[in-house]
Amino acid sequence: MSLNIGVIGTGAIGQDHIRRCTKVLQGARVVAVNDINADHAANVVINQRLDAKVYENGHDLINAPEVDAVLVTSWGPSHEEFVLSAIQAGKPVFCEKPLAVTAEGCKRIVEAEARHGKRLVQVGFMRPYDRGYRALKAVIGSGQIGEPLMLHCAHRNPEVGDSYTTDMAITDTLIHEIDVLRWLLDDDYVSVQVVFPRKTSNALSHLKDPQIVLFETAKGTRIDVEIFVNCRYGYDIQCEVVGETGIARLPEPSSVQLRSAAKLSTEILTDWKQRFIDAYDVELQGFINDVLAGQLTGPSAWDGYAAAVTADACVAAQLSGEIVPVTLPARPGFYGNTAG
Ligand code: NAD
Ligand code: NAI
Ligand code: ISE
Repeated sequence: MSLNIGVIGTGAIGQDHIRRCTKVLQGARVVAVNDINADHAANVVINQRLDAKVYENGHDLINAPEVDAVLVTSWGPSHEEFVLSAIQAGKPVFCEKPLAVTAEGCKRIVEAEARHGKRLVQVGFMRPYDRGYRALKAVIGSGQIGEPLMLHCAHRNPEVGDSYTTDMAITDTLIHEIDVLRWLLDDDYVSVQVVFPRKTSNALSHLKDPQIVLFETAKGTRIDVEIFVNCRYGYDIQCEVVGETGIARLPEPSSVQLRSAAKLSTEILTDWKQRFIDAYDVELQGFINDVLAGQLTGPSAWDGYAAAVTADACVAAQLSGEIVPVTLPARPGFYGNTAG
């Protein structure tokens, strides 16, 4: 059986997920697309030679009889209404991060899903599917470096567009670390502080870049994450775990070692689409398989909510400069009984 997918938002990641569903993954085809910019939607049908209907409105796409499941890849502030609409229609929905731009918005989604009585939402947190992070988690779990004491992380993009604002360093960029580090450590955040180093001359006047986010977890682990979205040199994700008896680092993406012109070098990626390309494939294939099997198991609306609660505290910490508590409500039984 093939799953008929409707895609709302045919920008960078929408096009990439459509390519993935059409050319890489098994068991699904894209039958409907929508974008607030009608040309984007029409172009993706032509460029990717889709047999798909273009809808003028995302809600009409969700309610279309030929659509079995929905991918929400429009920009963040529109996610909540489309996810709520999919839940209302009783259709499974894969929503790119952030699930909603506020914790309140995520809570409305969690409540609607609970009222429906069965999981319908998967959030596009792909890093727990990445082979490197999974290997790092296995090393921590094996006890080889003892208990994790400190993490030193970095999330660097070469550049960002004019519409990228200081709070988006949290809600759009750090949100990946917020999600994956909680999963990596099997721990929760209890407080956060944000400090601003000297500003790069490559950032626009409205944007504070770089930023350093300092977390403390319930187990007492300290985490520092550098967010630097105009670093120019590449797309670079770093994670180093300092344990009681050793240090474990996230593996670099594999690349040919080059000896040339009196230098030994390896390439650094520049495009986020390439850095986690396998993880995106695995997460979306997982969604398709789970929908066909009738039970979602990937990152849940609760994971989206937990990330948003943390992000809200980080944004408050950006504004105040103070140490801000992170308080997560207890996880409802509906989302399983594991911690967090
Ligand atoms: P983009 O600007 O390239 O594309 C967004 C598209 O959505 C645009 O074509 C826009 O016209 C359309 N759109 C906006 N509002 C809409 C609405 N109300 N209805 C229908 N279409 C609408 O952005 P992008 O880089 O593709 O990012 C889209 C989403 O994916 C964001 O939430 C972003 O955070 C997320 N994202 C996730 C990852 C990841 O690593 N998981 C990577 C990139 C982007
Ligand atoms: P697990 O059931 O052992 O749980 C891992 C822990 O992390 C749980 O406490 C859970 O609450 C938490 N968690 C899961 N997703 C999270 C998220 N997005 N944010 C924060 N915390 C999260 O799960 P396992 O096997 O370690 O899998 C982790 C992720 O990887 C899941 O999303 C799972 O669906 C996915 N996965 C994918 C596979 C694949 O090849 N498609 C294989 C195995 C797991
Ligand atoms: C983008 O939306 C992503 O999700 C990328 O993974 C991240 O690196 C980038 O900073 C975001 O803008």
